[in-house]
Amino acid sequence: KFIKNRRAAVLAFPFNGGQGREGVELGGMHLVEHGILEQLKEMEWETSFEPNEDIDTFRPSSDPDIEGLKKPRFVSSVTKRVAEQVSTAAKAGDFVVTLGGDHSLAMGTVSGVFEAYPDACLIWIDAHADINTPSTTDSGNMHGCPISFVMGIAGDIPEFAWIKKCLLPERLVYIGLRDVDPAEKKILKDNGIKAFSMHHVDKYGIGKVVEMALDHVNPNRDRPIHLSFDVDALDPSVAPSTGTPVRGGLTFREGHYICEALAETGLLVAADIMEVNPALEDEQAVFQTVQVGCSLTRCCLGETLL
Ligand code: 6HN
Ligand code: MN
Ligand code: MN
Ligand code: MN
Repeated sequence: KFIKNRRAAVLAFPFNGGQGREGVELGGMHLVEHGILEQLKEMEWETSFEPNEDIDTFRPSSDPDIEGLKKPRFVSSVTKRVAEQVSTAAKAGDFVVTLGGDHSLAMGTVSGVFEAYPDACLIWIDAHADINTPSTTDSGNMHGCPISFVMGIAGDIPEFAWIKKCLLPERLVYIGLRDVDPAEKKILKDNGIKAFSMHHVDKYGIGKVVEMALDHVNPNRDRPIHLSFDVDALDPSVAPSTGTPVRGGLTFREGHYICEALAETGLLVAADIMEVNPALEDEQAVFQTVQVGCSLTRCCLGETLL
């Protein structure tokens, strides 16, 4: 309904400034080298690609911590660029695929998608809740904070003044959580945010969980959907090459089922594939993680729908 021309805008952001491990900036290009663009074309998506190879020119010469946040100016200027590219593509009616890079990039993808589709909802697939505020984060890594910024609960920081409060708590749902910081649990509770942890996936099965998630954020099945998929939601046996792996995650099929079920709604307008880090683990592990990143992307664009 929202995507009319079967056109996909693939945006890669070779960015690692939201966390401390080198290599995650290579994730997107690895998916491209693995053939994701050709694969989408084969599925008859008209595909454009923006590699954003100049992202390092956004790095400020000096970037001291702000309220404990690391590399705040670098994160802010890059995610502002992300928001501009995402909203431009989304407003043109393209399906937006954003390849990370670390998950702080979602400050930009969510801002961009909600700029184009203010009534959208956000489905966040992750081991982590990524909703720390400057006052709750222990690590200071901004990939653990993107949601607090787009939800407007991060407090006023001039460097991030460009970010609009665009996400209502009731328009967000999580699936896959299993490593949520105590202060994040309080934020989820205080804001009434719906979350399906791995416990719920075990209890109800992934089919029921996705249905309940959609019933919560999209009861009439009429809102555009933004999917933000952190590959660490998958079990480390499925996606080993990622910076913050947590055991007990989604199986290969559960991860793909989510993407398929969202594609099936016909409401999916944007998908982020984040936190693939080809510098971690051995060659076989990297291949497996990159391959799963590509197949999740294809499922979001309807590959497995009959
Ligand atoms: N991710 N909650 C931890 C933190 O540092 O705030 C982990 C965040 C992980 C973020 O995987 O996108
Ligand atoms: Mn995560
Ligand atoms: Mn933790
Ligand atoms: Mn994440």
